[in-house]
Amino acid sequence: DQALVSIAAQPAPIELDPRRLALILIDMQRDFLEPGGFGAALGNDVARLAGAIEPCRRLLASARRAGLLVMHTREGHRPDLADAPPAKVLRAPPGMRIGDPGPMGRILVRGEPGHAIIPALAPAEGEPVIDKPGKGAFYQTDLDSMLRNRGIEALLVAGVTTEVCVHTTVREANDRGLRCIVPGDCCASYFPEFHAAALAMISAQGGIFGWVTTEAAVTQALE
Ligand code: C5J
Repeated sequence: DQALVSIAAQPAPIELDPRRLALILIDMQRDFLEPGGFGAALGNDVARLAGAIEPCRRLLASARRAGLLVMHTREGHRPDLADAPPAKVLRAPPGMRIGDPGPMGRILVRGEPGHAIIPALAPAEGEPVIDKPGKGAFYQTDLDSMLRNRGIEALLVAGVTTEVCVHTTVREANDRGLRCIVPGDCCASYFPEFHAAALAMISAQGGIFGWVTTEAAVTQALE
């Protein structure tokens, strides 16, 4: 089939039909990447995530050029916190909890400045944005039906953080029969060792959760 593309990846190259491939950018929000948000409230050095922004920007440009379905996710909660499990809220110290006021508005609350996707990766007109209350993009969202209705069979999954929301989404997608390809340089973690281990876990055992690749390999395949 002329339409198939091959992406160099670990544990092996993967052949895909780009018409059935979507890019999902996970949680590239100010709340995780900038000081004063949820990531910082949990005691993390948010500067560690900055390195993924430029590769994500190139990946996004390649996906848009190739006409892929592009989707974005945001982790966050309703202003009344009705969808925020107490177990999640109470994890941070008082004053730094979900819903508390921070320099970018109420922490991890939908509609607040910190909840927004960073300007460098702003969704384009028509690109679906999925608001999710949990770590995985399928939990309590309509992502599954949105992908099925469009005939999507494979996902490029990128964003932050590698071992938390990217990994949870990959695991959820894998169990739903979707092939997942993760460009490692388009993901980042507050813990470099977790980032490396999370990527290794995806491609180990013959690709137990999927394939690991790079932005350059995806861009080359889609050109
Ligand atoms: C975290 C995420 N790390 N988007 N969220 O709490 O990975």
